[in-house]
Amino acid sequence: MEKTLILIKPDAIEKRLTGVILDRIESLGLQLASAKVAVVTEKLAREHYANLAGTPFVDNVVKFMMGNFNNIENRRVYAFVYKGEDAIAKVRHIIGVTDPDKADPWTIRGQFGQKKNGVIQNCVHASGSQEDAEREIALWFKPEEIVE
Ligand code: FUP
Repeated sequence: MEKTLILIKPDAIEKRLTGVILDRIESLGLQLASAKVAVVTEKLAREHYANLAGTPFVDNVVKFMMGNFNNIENRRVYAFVYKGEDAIAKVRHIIGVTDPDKADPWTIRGQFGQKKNGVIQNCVHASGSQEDAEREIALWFKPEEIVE
């Protein structure tokens, strides 16, 4: 059984897309193992996107994840752990590739993502590999918050 971390990002919260995104993820038949409204500090955002350190866009990605470019209450994202067979690949398939202009139009990012304020606002994050999933889940959740 694989676990994957899913984040509903500030652009999706602003656009009230949480239900739409969860509906699509639910249709994959995975099991929800944890959920929370998470306050995004700069430290958390930088740790989550440690792979982007040194890129010209990392500062804007961090600001975006902290809600600075969207009209939302406080700094928040919605965080979920889903588990199931091939959970990582299944979720990545339906969210689409990073750049909304290149994502298939039927995917979440292809349908709802955009480039704005010098940053890709693509509505949702989902872990890209087992290694990433383990690291990311440990960053956003305490072990006792995950239902096994
Ligand atoms: P992904 O795994 O698809 O979320 O992609 P990355 O980890 O490569 O990128 C993380 C986030 O950085 C993306 F969701 C959007 C943002 N980004 C940009 O804003 N510009 C870029 O050129 C690449 C990524």
